Amino acid sequence: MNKEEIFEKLSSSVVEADKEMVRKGAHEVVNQKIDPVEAIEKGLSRGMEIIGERFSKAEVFLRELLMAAQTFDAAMEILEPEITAQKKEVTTRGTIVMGTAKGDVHSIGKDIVATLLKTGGFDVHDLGVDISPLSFIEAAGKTRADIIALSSLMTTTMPGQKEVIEVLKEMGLRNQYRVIVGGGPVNQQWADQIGADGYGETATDAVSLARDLLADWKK
Ligand code: B12
Repeated sequence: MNKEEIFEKLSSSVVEADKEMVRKGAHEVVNQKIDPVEAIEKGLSRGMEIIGERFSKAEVFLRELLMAAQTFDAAMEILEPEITAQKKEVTTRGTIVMGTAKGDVHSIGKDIVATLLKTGGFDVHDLGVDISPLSFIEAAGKTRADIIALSSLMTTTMPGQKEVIEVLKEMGLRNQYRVIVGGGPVNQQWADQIGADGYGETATDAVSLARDLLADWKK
């Protein structure tokens, strides 16, 4: 099976919620030494997009979304140790506090971003899902974070990202942190509108964004 066929297999396994098939696909990624991040982005995530589209057209229901998410996680159990094993950086590039915005329980994308940031040499404090602005800010203070990274998967929880920036301003702390945003409905325009320091479309983008921001800042 070539790379494209493996990605297709991963994608359709997520859509069909076939854990056995997804595990086989993930093992093929490992055995053939394919980049696990590429397999996530072009295989597993593609499957999630398809199931998400079907959900929005009411062709499938919440149960199917949940099963697809569990299938995605089954593959991540195999791929994540591969990503972590490739960790090359030893020195810490900076500290990042991250989580999913208030009211939002989507964790898969945030978890991938956290894993890649760790692999990229950052000290990451993952607060989890449904995190209030004050909890982000408190954690950033305690850990002396450089960056606050906010994930939102729903249009209804994007205002939670804006609120973090507003509360930072009210507390006179806006200049102490770089704030980056991401997640399905988020884009550069939104990031500019709320005054975030950066937006990343994928987990790979999140790493280069964090590196560039800190490199500029620490000059
Ligand atoms: C899986 C899923 C679920 C699972 C989540 C399981 C889990 N543990 O995460 C479950 C079943 C629990 C779920 C629940 C719900 N969901 Co849902 N879900 C999805 C689905 C299908 C996939 C999301 C996903 O994991 N994608 C794969 C990952 C890898 O991609 P990602 O999250 O986008 O992350 C990547 C990038 O965005 C980026 N990134 C992510 N975060 C960050 C942060 C930073 C800083 C940066 C730089 C980058 C970055 O990097 C990641 C990797 O490349 C989406 C559809 C979609 N297209 O997004 C709907 C979707 C997000 N869900 C939706 C809805 C409506 C719901 C529910 C309200 C349904 C309900 N009626 O109860 C609930 C929400 C409950 C809540 N309060 O949060 C809607 C949201 C619509 C909207 N308002 O905007 C969507 C868009 C489906 C749809 N088309 O209608 N869901």
